[in-house]
Amino acid sequence: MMEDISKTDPEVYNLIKKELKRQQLGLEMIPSENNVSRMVLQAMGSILTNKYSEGYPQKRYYGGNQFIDEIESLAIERAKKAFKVAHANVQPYSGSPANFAVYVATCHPGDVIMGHNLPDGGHLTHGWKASVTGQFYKSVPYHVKSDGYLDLDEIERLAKEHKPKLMWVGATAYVREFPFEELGKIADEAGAYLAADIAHISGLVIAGVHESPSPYVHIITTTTHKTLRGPRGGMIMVTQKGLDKDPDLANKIDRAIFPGLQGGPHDHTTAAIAVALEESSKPEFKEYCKQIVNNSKELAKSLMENGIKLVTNGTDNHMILIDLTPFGKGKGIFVQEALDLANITTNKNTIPADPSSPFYPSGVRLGTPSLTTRGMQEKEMETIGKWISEIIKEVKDFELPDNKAEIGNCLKHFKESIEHNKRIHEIKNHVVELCRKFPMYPSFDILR
Ligand code: DSN
Repeated sequence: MMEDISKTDPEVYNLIKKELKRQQLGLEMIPSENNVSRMVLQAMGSILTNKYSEGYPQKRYYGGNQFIDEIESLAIERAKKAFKVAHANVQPYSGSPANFAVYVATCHPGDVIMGHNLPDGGHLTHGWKASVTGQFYKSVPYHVKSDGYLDLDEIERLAKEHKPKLMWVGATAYVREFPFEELGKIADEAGAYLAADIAHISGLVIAGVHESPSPYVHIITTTTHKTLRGPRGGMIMVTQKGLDKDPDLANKIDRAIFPGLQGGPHDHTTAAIAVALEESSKPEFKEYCKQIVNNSKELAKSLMENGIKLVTNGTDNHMILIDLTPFGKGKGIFVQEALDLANITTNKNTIPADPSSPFYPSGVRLGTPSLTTRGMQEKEMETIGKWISEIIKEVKDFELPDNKAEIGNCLKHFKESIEHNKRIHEIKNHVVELCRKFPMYPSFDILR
């Protein structure tokens, strides 16, 4: 597949090769990442990247789109079937542009919007102050309770008081089922559009492992590369409930994407989305998603049995949020770095009511989609949970200084101290051994 680039551009080729090795010999536990099939890779690497196709099937601004039209229509039909929705737009370049298109379609600048607060697990594009969605619109964030579950009473109260035009349900760090039905009622009473951002759980929704938002919300957005296991891309869907509220909603969404926000769609990505959606319709995909959640629950159990505190004391989905505050505040960076050293890739993350900051948060987020794609099951999760717990305990005494100017030195000293940590290195060797038993893209042949 990459025979030619290895000769013409060894610099890029060697870096791709190194990254492949990193992925193969490490446990990828960032919950938003996954390993796509060779078929998805082939569609993404195809000649479809050569084409320009502004517009929509049968309504293009350029000639030569007869086959692109068929590809995009196929992706649209597959998305509608998979998510049981009335309308699908498969052109968003990724999740953030998809979400921004929802604002453009439903709101005017300055309108009130409501979303899950970022430090409580919400997404930047649901109205966080650093995102344009928190600057162009009047954002009223809602929160989780001290037990980590969504605070439905607060959401209802805020919706009644502020009458938002648009409400979001969805998150990047929420480990429990989303109460779509309850939020649907709250949004209806407030007269708001309700958009479900199911980027993290879209595969689980297709497989029936998480309730579908389709009957309760007006709009659904998703990325296509997380549990759905497709290429990096995005989709926006309009439900029947959405069309009942606003018969022009599908057109508004389409116009918001093009010409509102984007130019030509990435046709190679569209084809790869179609391929991933076809894969997601198979019984094996349903089994895969069930196993993602079983693995996540087993990993959560193992971590807790080994003395690690989790937000909400468990999980309903593919994700786990470790609360490191029993060891002090702002410990996420130390744990992430130490796990990296053992070839376990995770990300530091805020936890609800985090006593530290988003850049130096007090939690770590983990997920099982990629490990499950490799074929790992409960037995491996139990072991991985023990390793992660041990590593956390190895670094628990490192303190993040209050004085920001001292953080750089502190982290330098930390890295030097753990570089030769015997136990972390032993665990790394076990991780590599485990990864070899569950190969990913075996024999490097995708590089040939
Ligand atoms: N970056 C994604 C995640 O990791 O959840 C959200 O955009």
